[in-house]
Amino acid sequence: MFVDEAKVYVKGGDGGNGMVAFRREKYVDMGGPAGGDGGKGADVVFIVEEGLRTLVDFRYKRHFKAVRGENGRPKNQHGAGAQDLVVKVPPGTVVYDDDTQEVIADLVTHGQTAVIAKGGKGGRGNVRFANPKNPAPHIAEKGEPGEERYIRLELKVLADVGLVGFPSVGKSTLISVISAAKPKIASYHFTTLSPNLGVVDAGDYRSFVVADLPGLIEGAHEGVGLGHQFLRHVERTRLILHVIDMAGSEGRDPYEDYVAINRELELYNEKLATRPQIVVANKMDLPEGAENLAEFKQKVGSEVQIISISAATRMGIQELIYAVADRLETLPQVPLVEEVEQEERLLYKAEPEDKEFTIHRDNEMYVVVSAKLEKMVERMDFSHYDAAERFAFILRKMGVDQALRKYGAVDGDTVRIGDLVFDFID
Ligand SMILES: Nc1nc2c(ncn2[C@@H]2O[C@H](COP(=O)(O)OP(=O)(O)OP(=O)(O)O)[C@@H](O)[C@H]2O)c(=O)[nH]1
Ligand SMILES: [Mg+2]
Repeated sequence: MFVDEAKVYVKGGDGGNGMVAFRREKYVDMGGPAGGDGGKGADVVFIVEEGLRTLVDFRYKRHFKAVRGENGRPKNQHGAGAQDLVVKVPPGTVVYDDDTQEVIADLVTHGQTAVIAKGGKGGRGNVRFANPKNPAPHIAEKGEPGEERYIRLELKVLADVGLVGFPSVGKSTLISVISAAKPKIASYHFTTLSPNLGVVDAGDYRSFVVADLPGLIEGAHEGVGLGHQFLRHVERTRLILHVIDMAGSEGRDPYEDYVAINRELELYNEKLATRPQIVVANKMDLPEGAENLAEFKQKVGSEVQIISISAATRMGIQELIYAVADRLETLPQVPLVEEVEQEERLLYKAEPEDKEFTIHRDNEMYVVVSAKLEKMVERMDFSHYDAAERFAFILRKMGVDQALRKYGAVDGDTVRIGDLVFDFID
């Protein structure tokens, strides 16, 4: 089964905790602070591996957690940073944040990497908090939690050739005779529900990858039928094989079919209108074929390349394979993947530091909303007695105290910042 989408949970490693420790030396009475910083948590990093073609691996492994940084140690030793968790993905993988739908990374070329979940910073040990006024601080930070999120991986099939056409025109039959793919074939419409990939060996050291796609119908570009969710696969192929039931075996008109499918392609994405195309006139074993083909050729003119075949009897198959291989040789390798401007291909965004805060009232409580302070609350280890003092100092310095006072807070009122609830002391 071909998998082209996967949902995965990723979490960067937590930072190691900073340490509160003091020197204890034989002849020194009061040793100075000696608690080291915690190490940085590991990142989850995706790397493009050329050899991969599908997201099938992500069906079995859906959780990727990087390891945490080591805690800080005494004698001012820092905790070790952790080794990144490197995950291989096939070229053409687009990574979305599953909650915001924001593109996190568009992974195209071999070896390209992107940090998908950042590891947390290590907390600072008490050495870092020492100053002349407080030479022996009992403060250390906890490690910052690693970034975590649910992501969606999307792989646009990296096929050279896409088989496009109405249902039941013989697309699956065709891929089954030109490759080892064994798709379901049946006379009812929408037999094919998901793309099948097949590698075609031309027999002369040339090969290419073909994608058999679900049938398209009118309105496909806006979601009618099944085809539209697979039209995006067509976007990344270099060549379209437009398969037509030339016998008109279901009472269809081959020329009208041809026009209708091309219109759907164009309505879905203008660029598909100019994508190189070979028309495959199938079912030529049936008696109506010859006459219909003559008429079709007259209508489309000599510009359109047409190969007539019968997927059922294998007539014309080898000629078709050579024609495709020849055509592919003239086409650039690159547009396999639509090129994105470098600056659009954002890898990850550094969040701007938010220094502002706002205050509002929640019943009897004053709530201070501030990304910076909330982060600090999360990181500060309030079990050390200097921590509260230091936090109070920061609130004063940022002007939070003054703002609360202005807002009407008086001695003894309750204030909340993130998870921290405390009394306002004026
Ligand atoms: N006579 C004849 N019948 C064919 C030929 N190729 C395919 N068929 C028949 O046409 C029917 C549909 O074939 P499929 O290959 O399943 O068609 P499809 O285009 O993949 O259809 P969907 O997956 O529904 O879009 C089957 O009954 C096939 O046996 C051919 O060259 N000649
Ligand atoms: Mg099919």
